Amino acid sequence: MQHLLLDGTSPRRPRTPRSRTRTAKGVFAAALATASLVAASVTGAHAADNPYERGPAPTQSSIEASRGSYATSQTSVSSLSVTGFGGGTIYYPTSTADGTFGAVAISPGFTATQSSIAWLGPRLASQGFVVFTIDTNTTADQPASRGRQLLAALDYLTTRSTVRGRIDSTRLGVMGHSMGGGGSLEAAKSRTSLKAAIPLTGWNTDKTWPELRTPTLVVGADGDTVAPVATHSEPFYNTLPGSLDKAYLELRGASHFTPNTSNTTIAKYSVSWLKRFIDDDTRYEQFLCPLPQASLTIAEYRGNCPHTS
Ligand code: 9J3
Ligand code: ZN
Repeated sequence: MQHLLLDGTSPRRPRTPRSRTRTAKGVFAAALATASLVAASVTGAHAADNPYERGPAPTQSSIEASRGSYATSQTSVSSLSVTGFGGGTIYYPTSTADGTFGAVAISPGFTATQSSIAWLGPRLASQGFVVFTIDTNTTADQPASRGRQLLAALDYLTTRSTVRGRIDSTRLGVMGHSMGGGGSLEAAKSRTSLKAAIPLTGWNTDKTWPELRTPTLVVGADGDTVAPVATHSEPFYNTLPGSLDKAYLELRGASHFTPNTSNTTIAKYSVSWLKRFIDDDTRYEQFLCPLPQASLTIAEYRGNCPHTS
């Protein structure tokens, strides 16, 4: 956030005789600021700087846990009741006490259905997101189609679904496995207002993504022989703009299908990425920067931390 000095000058702006002059307006602003500081310290209230942060301060154990702090509910969306995608399941925090949440749509891969990515539903929703795991129109749909379907699913979620009132429609993201991951890149390319994209062992014939403006975490698997990282995830990551918030996580000892069952490494960095970029929640920056080190579960991690906060 931008920290303002009490006299209303920007911290980076060099002080000039003009800016040192305390106008009546400046004095009034200073008095107001002091009054609110006093009020805050008297009540002991800690109003969050960020209106979008949800849930308690995170720890390593909270981002690795199989569930976050929110109890979740789920509701099924029939393919017969929607157009543009194949229906799915919405997972969401049960409580309405914390206001609205950001939302994420997730697409499965070629030949697969929502069941192949279902573990991400409650895992991410319990951290404070509305999560829509979708079916595609047909299981043979290609990445560009999956991208359009992810967007149709987000539109349904925010305008028609029974949980639309629980969602902040300005804070949306996309994820997907394999061709669904390729689809998440397609969705972000066509809707640059998306706040986060996470392709999981993504597959696409398009290897270049300079058009994206969405913070993107590319997740590859070192043993992937279906979408080898050298011809999929690595060029996807490398061709994203250098000016973008981006990261590349290569899972160690992992296959193309590792994202199809619950995985702590995928979860902890996905939660951190979604929190940081959908919720603007800088409390999660500690898990992304400095860059995670290679480990038993991480073959490689690349990224550009300088763009955070
Ligand atoms: O969604 C995927 O698993 C894509 C990988 C694949 O099977 O591509 C071959 C056409
Ligand atoms: Zn391209």
